[in-house]
Amino acid sequence: MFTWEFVLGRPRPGVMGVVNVTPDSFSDGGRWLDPDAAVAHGLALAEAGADLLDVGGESTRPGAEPVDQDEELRRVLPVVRGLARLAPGLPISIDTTKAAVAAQAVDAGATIVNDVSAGRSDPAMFGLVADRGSGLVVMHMLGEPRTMQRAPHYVDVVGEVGSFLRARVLAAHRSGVAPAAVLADPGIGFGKSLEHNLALLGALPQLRAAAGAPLLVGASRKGMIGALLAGADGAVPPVGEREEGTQAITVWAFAHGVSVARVHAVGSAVCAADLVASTRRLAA
Ligand code: PMM
Repeated sequence: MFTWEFVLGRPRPGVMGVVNVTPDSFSDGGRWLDPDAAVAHGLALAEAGADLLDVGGESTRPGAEPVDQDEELRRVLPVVRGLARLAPGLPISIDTTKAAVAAQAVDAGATIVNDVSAGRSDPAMFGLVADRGSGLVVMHMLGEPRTMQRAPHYVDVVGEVGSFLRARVLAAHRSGVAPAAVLADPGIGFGKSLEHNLALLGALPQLRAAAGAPLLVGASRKGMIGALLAGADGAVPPVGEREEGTQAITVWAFAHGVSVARVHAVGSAVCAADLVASTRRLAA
């Protein structure tokens, strides 16, 4: 049975490297659509120190259209299989909202299911995760990718996201998923304005306590970083020029107790993880 102990049981937080096998992800869409290129990219992230890899075949960027199951399987299965063969022992998560995709990815070697819908898209998801003894990430999203950035509204974003995560973590437990197998994710950029994202990042310890599970955060290269780095003229840096901003947010997240960061550039996140762990040790 999978547990997050390999990350939680040591001083340095974990780094999840992103392998998007999609034509349209906002940060790297189309770059790794060829399975061999995606596998080579995953191996390079492993070489750079990734603790696990997240393979996804359906873009969740704002406005993205859903992908059908067969197409998603066609994209992800050869990549999961290739990585499981060439990087044995490196945990692979499958980024999907479909239980059938998760099931076949687990058969192909994935040991974690990263579900951005937190089990709401497919009622069979938590049961599947429980049956296979897989790990699970439950993420908060307001609405669905196609529409989520149309004027997102909360009365109390920290309270609402915290309660949502608690409810989904408990639903996973009730379906038989082991508590040690679950991480919760506030879902940066998923139906959130810049102010919402900043409020969530400013309340990470409260969110962890509310969720009752360790946290994963994925802010890498997202719009909030572009917005924060925009020049006085309002020019937003393109995704390829958001690495320093990503690293700053990664340090912030680790320093506030986040257990795993989901990132595109693994080397700088590993550096952030090491430095935060060293600082914490010396400060203790
Ligand atoms: N972000 C994206 C996709 N999957 N999964 C989790 N758990 N958390 C995230 O923040 C998250 C995710 C979108 O980013 P990408 O296009 O760079 O993969």
